[in-house]
Amino acid sequence: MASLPFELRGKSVYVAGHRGMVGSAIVRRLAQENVNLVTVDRREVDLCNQAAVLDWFATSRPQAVFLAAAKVGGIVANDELRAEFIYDNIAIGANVIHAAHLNGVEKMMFLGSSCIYPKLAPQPLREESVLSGPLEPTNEPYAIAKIAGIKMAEAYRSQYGCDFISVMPTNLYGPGDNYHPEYSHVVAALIRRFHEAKIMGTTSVTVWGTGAPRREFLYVDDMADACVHLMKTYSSAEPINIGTGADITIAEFAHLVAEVVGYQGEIRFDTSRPDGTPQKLLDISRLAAQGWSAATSLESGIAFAYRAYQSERGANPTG
Ligand code: GFB
Repeated sequence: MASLPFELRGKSVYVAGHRGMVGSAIVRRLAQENVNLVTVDRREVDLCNQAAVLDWFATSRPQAVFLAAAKVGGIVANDELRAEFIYDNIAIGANVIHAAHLNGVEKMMFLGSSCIYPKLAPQPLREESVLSGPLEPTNEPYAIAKIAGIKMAEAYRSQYGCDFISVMPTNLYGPGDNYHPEYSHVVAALIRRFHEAKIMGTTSVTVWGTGAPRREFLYVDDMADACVHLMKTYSSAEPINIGTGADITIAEFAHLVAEVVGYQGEIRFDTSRPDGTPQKLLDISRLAAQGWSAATSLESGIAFAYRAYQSERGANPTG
């Protein structure tokens, strides 16, 4: 689908969620573009507060917006904090998308998630399969909120002609990730757990679930590069997947992380913990048609992420 190129150069570009893993990666990537970067701290503007968001947009009037702000977490965070995940993410999406329209934002990118697809949809997951079946129960609130954002972007394009696009990233990892022992995603969780086992001399590490689920992992700086590329080249009501096109079982992945970290003890699986959806491999045909593919291999990405964890941990040893 032909899309007019959007010129970022010289534009005021707002990155919502600039301190998060994805938002900070987009900020790093935009340093290579000649833009006027706009950010605002959560303490100054709570994106769940509609009046505050409308007021801030009316004064800051950004020309382009990356909506990377969200309440995110791993499978247990999603399952335990269900009300927070649906409220915060619906509020953030609705407030920023509406304010972007009211203030004439020229282009806005809404960041969704691969969890919006039905639990048992055919793999690899095509963008058309959204809403074609029941969702994975553990993250249904978050998925519903993200689907609402996608549909809002589509509706504002349809009714008001807004150039709002939606991207669906696969599981992401890298610098700035959240290492909370219970609420983190699997990559951060295993990097921390294997590192601590290596340092403490622990001889056995537990990985959640059966190890059988398959996941696709994209390094966050590749994600940021894809976001900037698509902001410039993609303009459609249709959401677009962002992934690598390859997946791995959690068991294989755990062994890979252990090898990169240098942990040589036993790996055990705790089947009392949830597996979540059996597979989430994205179909990246649309992304390939836009001329983008991921540059970082999983092995290299894990090594970069581990190095980032060690330097971030150095800054916050009790974290
Ligand atoms: O990354 P994760 O929490 O999210 O879990 P999802 C991925 C898989 O890793 C699951 C297994 O099968 C987990 O059982 N796993 C093994 C672990 N050990 C661990 C561990 O120590 N911590 C965690 N967290 N998992 C998320 C959605 O689903 O995907 C989010 O809940 C979001 O909303 C994200 O969409 C991209 O991939 O299962």
